[in-house]
Amino acid sequence: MSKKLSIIGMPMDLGQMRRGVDMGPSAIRYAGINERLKPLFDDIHDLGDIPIGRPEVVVDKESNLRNLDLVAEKSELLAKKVDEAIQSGSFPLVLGGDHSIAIGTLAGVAKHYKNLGVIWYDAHGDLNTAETSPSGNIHGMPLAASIGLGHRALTEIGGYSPKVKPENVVIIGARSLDEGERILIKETGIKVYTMHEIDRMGMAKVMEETIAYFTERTDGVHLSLDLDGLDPNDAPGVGTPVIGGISYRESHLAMEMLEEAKIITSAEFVEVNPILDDKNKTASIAVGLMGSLFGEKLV
Ligand code: 5AB
Ligand code: MN
Ligand code: MN
Ligand code: MN
Repeated sequence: MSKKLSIIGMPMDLGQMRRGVDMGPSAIRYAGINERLKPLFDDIHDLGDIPIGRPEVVVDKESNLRNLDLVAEKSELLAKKVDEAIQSGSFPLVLGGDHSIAIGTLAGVAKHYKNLGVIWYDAHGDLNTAETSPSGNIHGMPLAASIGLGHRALTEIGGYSPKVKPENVVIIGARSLDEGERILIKETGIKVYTMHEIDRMGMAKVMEETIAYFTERTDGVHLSLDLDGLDPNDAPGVGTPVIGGISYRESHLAMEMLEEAKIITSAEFVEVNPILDDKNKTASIAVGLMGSLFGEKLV
């Protein structure tokens, strides 16, 4: 079977308040994604960007969620594109945008699997709902929405819910969880490797366990990689940096182990904000991690 990749840009910054993350897809393309991945696929289609426009911020009166209607509307567009890419036999790779885009990505992906697994590589849990969110920012909610919790406008994208079972979710890199998120993790049995486990066990062991866990129970695995999962020294161009994160080297190892295990069936790289970045370093790191994820070898 030929190895095909579809790149989909989602320049949406409506899930949070810092402008600039809408330029993430451009920054990642500028960092050389096409050249870097070309040798690793038979065929690469860059499908361009989902049109977002420059809408004004509107806070939903009833729920207090920022840009609820727009995020929902644009997520449907992304879900459709991702769905079409998978139908055409391509691996979908989505470039964010803030992490609210994962709602659309997963809506397009999950219908193709009975038991989709999700790796949430992130400093945060993104498990808030309108009731628990300290900010009203939808980029703090996509994982909750994908397991069926939160505002209907977000959980019902693609016309079905949930996308993922909580026991099929593994969060890696967590170090900033809100109270409501911690309660939800305990209630739902979502598996979490915080920075404590990564320090204690080492990334190799964390990935071995994660891979074994998914191999037993899932028929596809989506990688949702928020660049703020990495330490801000390595990836400074993100909107919500948290010190004490995963290193660049540990992240490379994680990607290489996923590649060896051949379990990843779709991916997204989110929260790259070139305005906050240091000479496009974070976008370059994203492209380097994609290289490892898709099988680039040093020798
Ligand atoms: B990101 C916070 N938990 O809900 C919230 O970057 C931060 O997609 C969310 O992980 C960070 O506003 C969302 C405080
Ligand atoms: Mn996130
Ligand atoms: Mn995050
Ligand atoms: Mn962030």
